[in-house]
Amino acid sequence: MDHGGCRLKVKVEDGRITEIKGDREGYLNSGYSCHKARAMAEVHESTHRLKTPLIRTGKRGAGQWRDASWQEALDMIAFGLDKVRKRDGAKSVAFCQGMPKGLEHFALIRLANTFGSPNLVAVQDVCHAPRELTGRHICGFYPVADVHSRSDLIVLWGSNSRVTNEEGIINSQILARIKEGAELMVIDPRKTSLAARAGFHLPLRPGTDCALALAFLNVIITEKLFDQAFVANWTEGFEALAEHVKNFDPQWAAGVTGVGPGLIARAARAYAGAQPACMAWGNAVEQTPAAFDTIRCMISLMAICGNLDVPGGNIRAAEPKLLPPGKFVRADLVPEKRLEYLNAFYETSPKLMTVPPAFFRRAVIDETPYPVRAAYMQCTNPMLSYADSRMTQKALLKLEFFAVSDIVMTPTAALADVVLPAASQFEFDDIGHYGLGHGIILARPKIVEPPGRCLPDMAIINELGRRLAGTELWFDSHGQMIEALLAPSGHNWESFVQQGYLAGQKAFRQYEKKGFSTPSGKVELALSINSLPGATVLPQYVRPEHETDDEFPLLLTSAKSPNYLHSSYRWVQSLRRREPLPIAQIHPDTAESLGIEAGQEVWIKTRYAKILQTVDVTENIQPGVVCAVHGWWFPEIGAHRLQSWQKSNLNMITSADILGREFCTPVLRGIACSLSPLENP
Ligand SMILES: Nc1nc2c(c(=O)[nH]1)N[C@H]1C(S)=C(S)[C@@H](COP(=O)(O)OP(=O)(O)OC[C@H]3O[C@@H](n4cnc5c(=O)[nH]c(N)nc54)[C@H](O)[C@@H]3O)O[C@H]1N2
Ligand SMILES: Nc1nc2c(c(=O)[nH]1)N[C@H]1C(S)=C(S)[C@@H](COP(=O)(O)OP(=O)(O)OC[C@H]3O[C@@H](n4cnc5c(=O)[nH]c(N)nc54)[C@H](O)[C@@H]3O)O[C@H]1N2
Ligand SMILES: [Mo]
Repeated sequence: MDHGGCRLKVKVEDGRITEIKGDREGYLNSGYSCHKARAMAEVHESTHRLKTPLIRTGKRGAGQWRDASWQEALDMIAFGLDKVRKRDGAKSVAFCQGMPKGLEHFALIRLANTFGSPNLVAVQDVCHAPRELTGRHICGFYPVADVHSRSDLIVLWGSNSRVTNEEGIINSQILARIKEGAELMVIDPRKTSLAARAGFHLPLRPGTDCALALAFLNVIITEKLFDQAFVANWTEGFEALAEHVKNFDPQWAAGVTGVGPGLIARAARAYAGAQPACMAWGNAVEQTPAAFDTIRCMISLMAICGNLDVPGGNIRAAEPKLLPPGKFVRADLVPEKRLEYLNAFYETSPKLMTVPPAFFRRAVIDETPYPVRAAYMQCTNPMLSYADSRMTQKALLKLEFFAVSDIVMTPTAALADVVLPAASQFEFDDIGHYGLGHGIILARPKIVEPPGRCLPDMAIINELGRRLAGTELWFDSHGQMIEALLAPSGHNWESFVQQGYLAGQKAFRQYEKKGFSTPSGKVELALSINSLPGATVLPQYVRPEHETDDEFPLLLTSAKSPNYLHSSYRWVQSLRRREPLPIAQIHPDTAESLGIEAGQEVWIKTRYAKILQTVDVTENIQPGVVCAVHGWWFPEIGAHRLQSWQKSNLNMITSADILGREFCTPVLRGIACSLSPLENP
């Protein structure tokens, strides 16, 4: 479910879920399950669930609806999208997806392609695309941590896998490697529970990861701790990099990151000395305009230390034999996509095939470079998840036609013309982790009937596809879609479910046969051909545009909550009891200097706006840092009310003004801010 890959045992009695627990035989989780998983029975039965299609009766966003049949709602959506296509062209219709859950993500891309629109909008600007695509630019693949083999050292760089089970890496695997003797290094401004048991914890200032990575390169190259044979045979631009990183010694990096120079040097030596070592990286290294340079420094570290594509290092995962994503989504139907999608105007990385939210909203608001006038959204709540919520509100209100599929009424759905009730996980057959790049896919069989008249997104999209693109490009049922995808593996749905997962055939050091799929055939420590407009040949450290000052002396960042998924589940009672309020963590020194006490509601103010969250005072965070929670809204107030999504929503105080060139990433980590107590609570 969700982002994870935990195998669960679910007990069903009279069509109701009565018990959920982790399955000890789970390939990735070995018995583990999280709070969210164990609350899924409540999600199934919640009174908050949408149960029937809704059509707006009042003004946009007024919260007035009438029930509709599926037939009427789908016809209305098909009519609304087709009207814009006929008048302004297919590219004026956007299809928007949030964090992918399963196949619905690929089904939506297929819908966009068969409809003829190149504009599939996704949250990949801040999630996964920066690491995956930087990997493909620098070493020709997405180097994922091989936590299934023995490692001497595991580096968790801005990734809190204990809570997030990030990247399809279920934390149980990391714990198993630690038990076998792997050392742990955690790079995080907070002392997370994993940092507390790590041999190395580098508590850096948010947003300074690139400086730290450059200093690691400095130490390893100056002290000649690198793998000389690999560097000689398989890297491009080593001499230039070596000369370049002389500027970035630990003393310099200490001034930027706040981590002592001695600790930086020792940590770099430990990484170089561990054979093998793997690096698991999280959102923190990519939620910054400096994502490309930060991540290519990290890949350069993997490469020069001989950790690329070796067991226990960072590998090119072999995928099971399935219908490849490009075929499944029918990419062939929009051959001109690269010239026509919104990214073309901005010259982002040519490998980025989804449209970043900032470009989508500009196209709606300013009609740059051409107008987008209609949108279909699923599995996403942009009013909470996109940087700059007021820009999102402005864009959504300006759309001529707008439909949303969700499992509950959200602040985003509240602004739509038509809202569709989606079935939730456990309520339909699905495949997890397809296209994730980790070499494994998971069966997610249906366990209970969806409530009311809910339908799975795949079935909804199939119906829209048949209406908008013709029956010959679509399927008779969503089950057929799944069979088509599995066919090359030799499995059908039934046998796949029996097995539970499919993994690719493991292979290491694949470059020895074929080289690296980069322009030079080697790992590009320096870019051999500059295929990225705006990128420099070598990674640079660029100071953030808005640094801290007297007015905004603190640095704001965020971390995911163990009880929620982004903006989801605030309406699930057992989870809300565990975490009733939006909490921002600060250090006792910060609290004392500002006269703030634990449990107090405070204004968190940035150059853009201010919000309220409640303070938790803890030694487990660096002084001067505020770690707020993202995704907070108050379903109990009513999704359409401003108070519900403005009061504590972190993205009210982030901005989409400053964006990375390659992936269009805004600054989400390391934003200058101030704190002040709420005077009259
Ligand atoms: N400031 C800040 N912003 C961030 C982040 C951050 O760290 N800081 N993190 C970013 C990241 S990594 C991501 S991935 C994005 C996430 O961005 P989103 O995916 O937009 O965020 P969610 O809140 O998970 O929204 C998912 C929505 O899908 C609904 N839903 C759940 N199941 C289904 C289903 O089966 N079908 C349908 N149709 N709907 C369903 C939920 O009710 C919810 O409203 O946010 C990003 N935004
Ligand atoms: N429970 C739960 N699990 C989730 C999600 C969820 O919302 N809830 N979301 C899922 C999704 S879509 C994603 S992409 C993953 C994200 O998974 P992670 O990448 O692990 O996500 P975060 O918790 O946002 O960030 C990880 C760590 O980065 C630290 N950090 C903050 N700023 C910085 C910085 O500037 N530099 C460094 N080095 N560290 C910093 C935070 O303190 C935090 O401990 O999680 C997935 N799993
Ligand atoms: Mo994400």
